[in-house]
Amino acid sequence: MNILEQEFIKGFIRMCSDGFAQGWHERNGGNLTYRMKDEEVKYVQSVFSYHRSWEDIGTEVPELANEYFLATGSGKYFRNVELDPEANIGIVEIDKTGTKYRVVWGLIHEAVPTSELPTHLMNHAIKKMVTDNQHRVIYHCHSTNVIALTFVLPLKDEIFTRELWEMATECPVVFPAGVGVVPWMVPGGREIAVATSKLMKDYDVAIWAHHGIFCSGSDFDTTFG
Ligand code: 2HA
Ligand code: ZN
Repeated sequence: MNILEQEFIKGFIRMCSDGFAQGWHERNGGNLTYRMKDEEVKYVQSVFSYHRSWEDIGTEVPELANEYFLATGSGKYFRNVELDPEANIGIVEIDKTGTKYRVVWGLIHEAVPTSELPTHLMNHAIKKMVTDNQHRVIYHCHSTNVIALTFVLPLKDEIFTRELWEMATECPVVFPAGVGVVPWMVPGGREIAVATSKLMKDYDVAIWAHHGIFCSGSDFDTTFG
């Protein structure tokens, strides 16, 4: 079994490359996580190693206890994911309390998962619940034009929703629930995670003012789309 040949890993890596090609991942900008299916965990578990220590997530996600996530690494560049997956992405296991994680594959040389892990996991937790276990992908990118809009428009859900719906006829079909807007907040912690996951109850898209977008979806294609 070659873990890099698995469909979920190939789809994850392709999405990183596609995002970079859009110009949405300058330097180490952006991050991606995927909630693995039980059968995927079972299939690749033979290559996991359990020597790394449990670390604090920085928030609580009891809904995700004992789940496994594929995640981009903190400080890692999307450009490099396809060139060296094991150095730039990894699989983390959540403990039985939903407060700690440990790296079980990849993220070699003691690398750690994305600094936005609290937001990713709190979004996964709420989406797992409200989509009846369907959503598995959370994606954060620095989508240039949307960031520019946050310097121009009032930072309100209904204003961004209307402007984006008006930009292209397909938009109301693709995100009929609209989009939410998080005002400027310090990234990388629990506070912004709580604010974002609140919006994810109602929306699949949360815009971070002057920063980027968070998206949720059932698979890589839908989320990226
Ligand atoms: O550097 O995008 O929000 C990764 C990020 C932090
Ligand atoms: Zn960011």
